[in-house]
Amino acid sequence: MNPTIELFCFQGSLFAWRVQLALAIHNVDYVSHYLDPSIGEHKQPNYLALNPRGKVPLLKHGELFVRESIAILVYLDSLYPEWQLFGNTSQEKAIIWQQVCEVENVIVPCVLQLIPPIFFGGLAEKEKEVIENFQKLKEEFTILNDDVLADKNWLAGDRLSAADIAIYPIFKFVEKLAAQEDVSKLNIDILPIEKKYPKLGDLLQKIDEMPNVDSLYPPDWR
Ligand SMILES: N[C@@H](CCC(=O)N[C@@H](CS)C(=O)NCC(=O)O)C(=O)O
Repeated sequence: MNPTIELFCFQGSLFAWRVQLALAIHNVDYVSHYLDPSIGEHKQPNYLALNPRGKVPLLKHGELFVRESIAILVYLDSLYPEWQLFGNTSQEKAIIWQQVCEVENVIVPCVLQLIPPIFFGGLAEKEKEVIENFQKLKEEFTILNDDVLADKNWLAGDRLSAADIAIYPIFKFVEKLAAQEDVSKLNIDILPIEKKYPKLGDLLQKIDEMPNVDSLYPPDWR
């Protein structure tokens, strides 16, 4: 019998959300272990023994532990080849990985730099950097909307792939960041994403409407 899939995560973790999305869309049963970062559960010895960096997500499948959200998606995709999240042909694989790498190397760093000043104080001192990071995100969203999605409805082809799953929680988080009261005073002009970037909006809506996806939205973000 196949062992149960177990996922260590936080409520509202962008990276764990990717794995949760893939499992939810494909209706896979699994066991969630929610850690509470506010009391440092992810830095306790029992968790560090499983993941020495004390980060989520972490997937357990039998004796195997996999960390890094994209590596977990690769593992799940090989466990469930019918998902085809990473493509079939050489061309599909190249385009999907190109898009995933751009999300990780260009978009995610901008988003991570926005977190400390917006959520942990110091926005006034870091205003210039915050505006620059949002500007960079807007440029990236424009490329995705006008170029990448110009002739297709999904980021890497004509069906859902790891590229779409990798970026979905990032958009949700950018919406949350930009809507913070102090940030809205900076006239960032990135919201509403579905109006400013309609093709991206359509993509998000298609994922929003997939089975079980709504239940993954962090309850305290609503
Ligand atoms: N590149 C990693 C990033 C994982 C990550 O940074 N997770 C955050 C939660 S969203 C975390 O565990 N932060 C706790 C910490 O770094 O102490 C992935 O894709 O899984």
